[in-house]
Amino acid sequence: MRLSRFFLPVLKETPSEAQIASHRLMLRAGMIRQEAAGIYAWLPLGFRVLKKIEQIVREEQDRAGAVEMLMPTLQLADLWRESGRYDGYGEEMLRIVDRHDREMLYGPTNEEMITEIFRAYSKSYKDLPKILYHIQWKFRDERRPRFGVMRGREFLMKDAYSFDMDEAHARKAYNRMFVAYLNTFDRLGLKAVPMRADTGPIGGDLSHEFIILAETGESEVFCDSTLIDMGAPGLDVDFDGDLQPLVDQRTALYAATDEMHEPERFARDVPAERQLSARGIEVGHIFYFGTKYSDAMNAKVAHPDGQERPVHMGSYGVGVSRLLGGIIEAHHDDAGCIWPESVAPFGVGIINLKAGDEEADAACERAYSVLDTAGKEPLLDDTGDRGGAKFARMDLIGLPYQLIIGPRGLKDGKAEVKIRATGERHELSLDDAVSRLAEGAFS
Ligand code: 5CA
Repeated sequence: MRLSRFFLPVLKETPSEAQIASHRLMLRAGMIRQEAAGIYAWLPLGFRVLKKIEQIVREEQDRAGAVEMLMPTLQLADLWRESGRYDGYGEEMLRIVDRHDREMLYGPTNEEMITEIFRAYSKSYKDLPKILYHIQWKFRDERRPRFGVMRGREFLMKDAYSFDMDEAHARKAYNRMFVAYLNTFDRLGLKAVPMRADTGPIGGDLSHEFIILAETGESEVFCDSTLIDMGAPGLDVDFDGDLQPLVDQRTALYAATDEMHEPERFARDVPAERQLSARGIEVGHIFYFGTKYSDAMNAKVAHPDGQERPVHMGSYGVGVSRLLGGIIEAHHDDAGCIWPESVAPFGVGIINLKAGDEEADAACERAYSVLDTAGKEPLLDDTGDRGGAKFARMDLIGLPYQLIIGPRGLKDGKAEVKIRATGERHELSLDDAVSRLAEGAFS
């Protein structure tokens, strides 16, 4: 992509309404624009990151055996009357009436709809187990939308739903999602800790929130600090094998959100030097709620003994749009974002220090073409702006690598590579710089 063609409305001033770094940087770097309280347009730069996050979430859902589909954003109120949640959900639900006076709502979550779909087709234990998911916009009329995409009203969620014969099987689905989440957040450059959590309006008795630590997080959390640096299970994990030991390894250590916190147990079970109380951002939440919805909505399957019984269900959410904020909170400095390579909107930023100079232009075009062919998704700053402005903008948008090309260096056949995360600079021959970037030698 050439910057002259792209749409990157960066702001010079820090927007006063933004209280936390991620919100500030997303506005300044031209990633989002607020259209109404808690409702954002995704500008091209933000949209590219959103799509990358979505794709990693998708790949790890697929790897764990979940199957993708897409449900609509609008739902019938009657469906929610069946489960008994229509009235209880309260003011967070955006209620809509269509031209035929039918009551509808903009979905805040999809337990009812997926249960309705499942019961229409699946009648036997032979149809089980199943995990279905979609990545779709949700609406919750939050009382206090704030911190940009962190607590929006319209937000993108991955929500998966599992169907099993009984609790023992349902726990296997729960474990699959538990392990998939650890790998997902690891690929996104995050250290997410599973913590015992309250189930709120979703219901059920087994639930974990996946929390990344951040001073600006909305949740107060307590955990054994060993959990923070416990690595992810890895992408070669056998999802058809026994995942319980991987789950036990983590759930054996103390980790709880505010609502589930037991101060005496924390003090007793966790050695003092490992007692961590901190703030965190909830990036995922998983629930096992048994037959709460299948009972109410009559979603039954015949068991081998011929008896029909309600299916055991769980639901598993990831805050896809919230993750942008979470990743920035974890990776930024005073100059701007520092994207992990896995989600960076572009792989390399090429800065042409003198657009219009024949030699500089030609060198940049060559570099662009090689990096583009190598799949590095280069962004070429071919604008006529001053060098200082170009450096600041490139730092702000936080691409992992910068390739700086100007007439002065080119006299000796040289260019500079800057690693955004460390600020390290390497002066190299232009060919070397380009081929090393193309090979990923700086990763
Ligand atoms: N049906 C279940 C699981 S699929 C559910 O709705 N769970 S949830 O309420 O915990 O939401 C799942 C995830 O969506 C949360 O962990 C959080 O990361 C994200 N999320 C929830 N509310 C918001 C919001 N207002 N803005 C941005 N992300 C949100």
